[in-house]
Amino acid sequence: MAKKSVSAKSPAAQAKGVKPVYVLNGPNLNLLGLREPEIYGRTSLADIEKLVTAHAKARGITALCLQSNHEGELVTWIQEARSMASGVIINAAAYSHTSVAIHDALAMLDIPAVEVHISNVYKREEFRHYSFVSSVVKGVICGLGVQGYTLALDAILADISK
Ligand code: CA2
Repeated sequence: MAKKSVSAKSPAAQAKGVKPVYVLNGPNLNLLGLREPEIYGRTSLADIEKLVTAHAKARGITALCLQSNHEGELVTWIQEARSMASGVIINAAAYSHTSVAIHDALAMLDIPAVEVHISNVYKREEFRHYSFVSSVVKGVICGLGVQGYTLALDAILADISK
């Protein structure tokens, strides 16, 4: 089941007409905090969404947080972001390492997108070392835990403020 949460739009963002930043999380990330805390920490996805939402609000922008276990749903949201978002933060989770469909959808964006991984995928199994996402986003943040999401938001804001 897809999960959606939206922070209130600040007057500043409304005045500037700034579109939300989409924060897309992929398969199994809805279970964060429940297993493998040595890799992913103890923070839940709801905690991450609260963190990013508050970070966005403090900067006068809105975060639209979405999670899905389904590749096609993530593709649909990336397509939607083309007209509805000012940037995209994406942790495609396992689909990062498998999905040509997500690669193709991201390649069609003309807004900044940043890939986030909570863990350092390069310290892990070799199958996690290649990402179909990395070549079609502005930048990649991995291994910095949940802070990666707020760093990604700041990178998008810096880019759209240019
Ligand atoms: O480090 C990341 O953020 C990952 O994108 C997480 C994915 C993994 O497939 C990528 O290689 C790296 C896995 C998410 C699984 O989420 C869990 C949730 C609860 C307990 C364990 C894993």
